[in-house]
Amino acid sequence: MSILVTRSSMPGIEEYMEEIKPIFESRWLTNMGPVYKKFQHQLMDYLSVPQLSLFVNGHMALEMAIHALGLPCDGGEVITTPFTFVSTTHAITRNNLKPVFCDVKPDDFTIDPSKIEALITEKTVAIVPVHVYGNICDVDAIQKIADKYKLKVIYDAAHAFGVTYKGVGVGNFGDASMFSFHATKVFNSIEGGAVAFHDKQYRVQLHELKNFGIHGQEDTVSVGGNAKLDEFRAAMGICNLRHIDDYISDRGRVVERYDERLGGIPGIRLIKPSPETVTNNAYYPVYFDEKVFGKTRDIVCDELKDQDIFARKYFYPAINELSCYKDKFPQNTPIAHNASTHVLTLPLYEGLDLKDVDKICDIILS
Ligand code: T4K
Repeated sequence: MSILVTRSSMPGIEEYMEEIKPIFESRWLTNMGPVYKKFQHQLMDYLSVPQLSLFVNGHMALEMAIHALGLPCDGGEVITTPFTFVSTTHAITRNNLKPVFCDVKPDDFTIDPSKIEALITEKTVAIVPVHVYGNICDVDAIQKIADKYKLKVIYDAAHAFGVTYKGVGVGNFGDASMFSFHATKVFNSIEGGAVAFHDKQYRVQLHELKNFGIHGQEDTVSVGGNAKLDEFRAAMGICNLRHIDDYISDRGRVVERYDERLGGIPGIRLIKPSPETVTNNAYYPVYFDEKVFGKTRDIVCDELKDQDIFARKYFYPAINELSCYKDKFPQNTPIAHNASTHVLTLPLYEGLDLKDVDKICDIILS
């Protein structure tokens, strides 16, 4: 059987049936119903965040989190990272804002704060950093810059569900943080996402934006869309939240085995979160230095594929090299380019057999 880069974590079918029974009984399927509300409160507790708004997916959560800040769209610039999933940049450009790509740090591939200030102009309105692979950005340095230049900070925390940094839930940093609950994530509600934040007024704006801009039953105050999480997905989220700590620790078992087998091998660099981070074991990224290791990342990927093992090149190409962006926003980001051409993310999911992990390592090391 094929081994894919990840596999959705799921509760037992009976557990899910039990959770959706009241939805069948009440026939209340969506529009912020009781299951949605229960899920929202449970998540606020789990993530230790003061405010949280649920969305149909992580992308719409980020797009609307940026929209709700009311940033000047006529030429407003947003400093962001090119080493991410394309959704991050789309959320900026779909708000008619201009992405300005800042290079990343060579150790953990998060945005390099020492390179941000040189990119700030009078048009800069915000910074959108990404906690890529669950590695937490240098939030203190970023906030210092944001305060100095009065910029908003919206974190793409799609990979960082449940992560804490210096003992603080990661959703507490910046003006807002987006989480993704997609099927491929550590924690899923099939599709789903959320924005965590502090400001109560912002909660009203997010709520209206995801529900057509409707305010009360007789007025529509802004041009919103439809990005509501429905009751069935919220029910899946409630079930998975019951097991999340087990999912994360089971993934830890896999991470440990990879570390044992691949750590210290010349030409292989393991990309690890900082010691101040309590991780969620979201991804297992490995950097291959072909000059020392003897094989390129692409060859390793192909050799695994020949054995029915589908590791992924997250994130290749870098976003500023994609057809939709490369001519419009051609900033030079050599470290992101290097990461995108050398990193392979290995299969990692709850329930992955250690025999399969050994097989993957044997192929890599053979
Ligand atoms: N920001 C960042 C930094 C992100 O990484 C993402 C999403 C977002 C924003 C946007 O959040 P969402 O709007 O998605 O909530 C996947 C996911 O679709 C995407 O959510 C994720 N990032 C991205 C990194 O990966 P693909 O194209 O690689 O997915 P796909 O279909 O190839 O699936 C990968 C593997 O996952 C499969 O080989 C098997 C497994 N899988 C997949 C699905 C769909 C399952 O086990 N169950 C499933 O239902 O994009």
